[in-house]
Amino acid sequence: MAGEDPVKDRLFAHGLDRVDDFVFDERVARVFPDMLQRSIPGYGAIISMIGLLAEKHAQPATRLYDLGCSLGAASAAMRANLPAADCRIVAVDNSPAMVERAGAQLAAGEGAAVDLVCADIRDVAIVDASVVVLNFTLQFVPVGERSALLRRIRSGLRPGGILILSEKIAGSRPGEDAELVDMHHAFKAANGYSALEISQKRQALENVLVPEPLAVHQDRLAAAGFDHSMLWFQCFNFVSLIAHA
Ligand code: GEK
Repeated sequence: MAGEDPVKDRLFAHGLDRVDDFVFDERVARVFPDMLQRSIPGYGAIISMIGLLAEKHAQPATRLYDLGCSLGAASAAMRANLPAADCRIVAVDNSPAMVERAGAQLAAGEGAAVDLVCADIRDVAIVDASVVVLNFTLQFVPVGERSALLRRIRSGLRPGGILILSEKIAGSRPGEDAELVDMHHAFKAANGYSALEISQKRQALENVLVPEPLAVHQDRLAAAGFDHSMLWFQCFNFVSLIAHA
């Protein structure tokens, strides 16, 4: 909650008899800022750049969507940078624990109104949007449902609008995946995660977070009707794209 000290992520520090599928519950929400910072290379930079991209692309009297908002970091960055106060930010997550904490964090800031919605992003209408953010969320949507979601986002975007799509990706050539995963694990180890923590977390995410190669994302964006997409960030197996409506 606002004002709380960041809590260190020790969720996988002890040997578990059984590693269950990863869920975004209260235990995860409590340690989430530390978990993201130490697990996603460039997370802080991506959030700051989402603020700058919103500043550049937000159109007057439109909506900005933060889909899979977790604690609302991208919403807060967009709100801090928005030139026009007549925009609304719609922040959506289907984890009640995340939404509750996001509400407390966003209550502290000023600027454009933020509608915080606890819902599945597959059920949320996207209308009158100038900026849509999927910051490491699509990877949790079943692969077979990703195209439909992107098509709905594309139809909800105004001309000139953008989608910011950040994802953990899979390698595209033999051996590339192992190299990327290796570097990501080295990043986590350098941030203080033990080999046990890294391997148990990997196991927990196995059936939950499904990464795809970069080209698959680019092709899907094109097929969903985006005019063009541009890779603007990559560090190991973490990327972010801007797709133009
Ligand atoms: C950030 N964007 O800090 N509907 C709604 N929410 C979902 C769904 C779904 N179908 N599937 C997953 N989520 C954030 C970080 S975290 C990334 C995003 C990570 C939510 C889930 O509850 C979680 O809060 C978020 O997507 C993914 O910029 O944990 O690697």
